[in-house]
Amino acid sequence: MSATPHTSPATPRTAAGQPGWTRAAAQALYDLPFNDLLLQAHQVHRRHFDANAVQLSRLLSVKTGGCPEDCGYCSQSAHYDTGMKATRLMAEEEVIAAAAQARASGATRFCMAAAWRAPKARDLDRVCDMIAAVKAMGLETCATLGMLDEEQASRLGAAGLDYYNHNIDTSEAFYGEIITTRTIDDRLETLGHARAAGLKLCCGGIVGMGEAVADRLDMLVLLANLDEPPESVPLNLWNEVAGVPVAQRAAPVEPIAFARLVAVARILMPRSVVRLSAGRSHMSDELQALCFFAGANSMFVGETLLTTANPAEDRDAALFARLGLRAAEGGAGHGGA
Ligand code: SAM
Ligand code: DTB
Ligand code: SF4
Repeated sequence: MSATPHTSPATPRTAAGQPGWTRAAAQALYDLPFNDLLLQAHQVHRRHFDANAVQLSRLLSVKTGGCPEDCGYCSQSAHYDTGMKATRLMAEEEVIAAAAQARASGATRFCMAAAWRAPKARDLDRVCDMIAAVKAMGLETCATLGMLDEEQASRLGAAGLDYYNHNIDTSEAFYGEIITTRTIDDRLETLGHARAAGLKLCCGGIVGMGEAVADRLDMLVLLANLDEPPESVPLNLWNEVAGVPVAQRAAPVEPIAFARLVAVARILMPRSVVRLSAGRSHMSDELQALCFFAGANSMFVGETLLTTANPAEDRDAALFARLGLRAAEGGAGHGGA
């Protein structure tokens, strides 16, 4: 007799008829026998995406270090002695040169990151010029610049910004253990402004900071229950940085637990692109393969992320060849039948 996969817990519905997830439902998925969870996630994945295509993004830190926020995981916070030298905002020509390299290496999206609490008016003008130039090169554009008001978000959209990255990072309950200079509500407010301005959202978080599985699931539930879940959900495995508070409390994430989390993210947000973000350097090829099966379908290419390491491009190319994966066409990574 063939084994039947466990059925999934019913997706709860809100009064408005929208799906509304609970931690209990997410936990029930997470606790399924691994094969049942992976099968279910993979089936959801195939319903919405080409299972053999992975969207490739490339990052550039356009303004590094000296950040006034106290995010306890970050090399760029001015609150900690991490040895990171603060830089000024890069010149547009340097950004264009990096975007050209990104395009040549197969990336379809270019993400410009700045270590700010919020952009100042003059800086925003310059970033808008960068966005317009990168967009004109035929790349999708993403920026992550800290908090925005609605007018700043609209200006970015008018300049040609496709995605705004602004992570909630962890659960509401754990947030204050990691960051005290802002709240998760501040994050949600900026996400609302970005949405109101018509931007697509890239929003996820970090695991491996000493949080419980319940915190990881609460984070996914919060994202899945937004009026419109983010189009892109980055899952970062904490990349070690010496000198930050998280270094004292970090706990390695067991690989099967990480694959389970990817699978739950895929089921809770069936139409979102799920990105294997920071931390791939610490992942085996086999874990990455499991994650792609579980529904991850995006990643960063290039040997550095912002300030920490990412796998070498030849290692990624070899993995894609072994798995029969290919880069998704620009703009075609999201949606599907
Ligand atoms: N300053 C902007 C902000 O905080 O939104 C943009 C840059 S910030 C570096 C973007 C995201 O990178 C953070 O929200 C966090 O999820 C992730 N991140 C930062 N440091 C990390 C680390 N050491 N390991 C893994 N992810 C990290
Ligand atoms: C995201 O979630 N991960 C990216 C991007 N959004 C901006 C950043 C990862 C940064 C990892 C730490 C570093 O390299 O400094
Ligand atoms: Fe600043 Fe972003 Fe780093 Fe926080 S994560 S310290 S906001 S650069």
